[in-house]
Amino acid sequence: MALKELVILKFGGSVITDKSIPFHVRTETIDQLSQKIAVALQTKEMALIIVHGGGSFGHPLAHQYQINKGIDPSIPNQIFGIARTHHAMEDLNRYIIESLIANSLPAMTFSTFSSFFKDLNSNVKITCGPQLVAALSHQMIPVYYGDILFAENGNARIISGDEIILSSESKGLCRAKMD
Ligand code: IP8
Repeated sequence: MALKELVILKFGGSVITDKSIPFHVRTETIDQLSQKIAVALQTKEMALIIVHGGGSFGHPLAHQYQINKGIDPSIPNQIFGIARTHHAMEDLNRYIIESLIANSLPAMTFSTFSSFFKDLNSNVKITCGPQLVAALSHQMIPVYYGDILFAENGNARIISGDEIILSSESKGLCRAKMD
């Protein structure tokens, strides 16, 4: 399946939220980004993936429940904290999708939690299924976000937006399936 140039765009967490105020979303900034993307897509053909960070949604909870330490029964309510962190990221993602859709952009959330895992050396692996390839070939805009995930050994990990983008494994896999 031949695809146009693939562009992966990151919405940084400190751009789309105010990191000094928990759960504070910058809706106007998100709208400006959506508008600029809509204009760009009118003039340039590309396959676009958006990845956004956690900002003041994912980070405070990940910090509160010390998710960077992996699952540790001595940390109070940590398993519930993993669910809360994921839920907060879903909340933030909702603002992004609402704004892109309001600007007539065919954006669709692709679950980071279900699509990625980390091996025992914390290398990021992606399940690059037919959904992603089909969505891109129909000019849809898949949206991923930094999230929590499980590693091969079942431990909890955080995956950042940058890790999603920089994972050479994911790029290689997706490109191979799109050619
Ligand atoms: O803001 C982190 O993503 P980032 C996601 O791209 C969580 O580092 C859950 C803190």
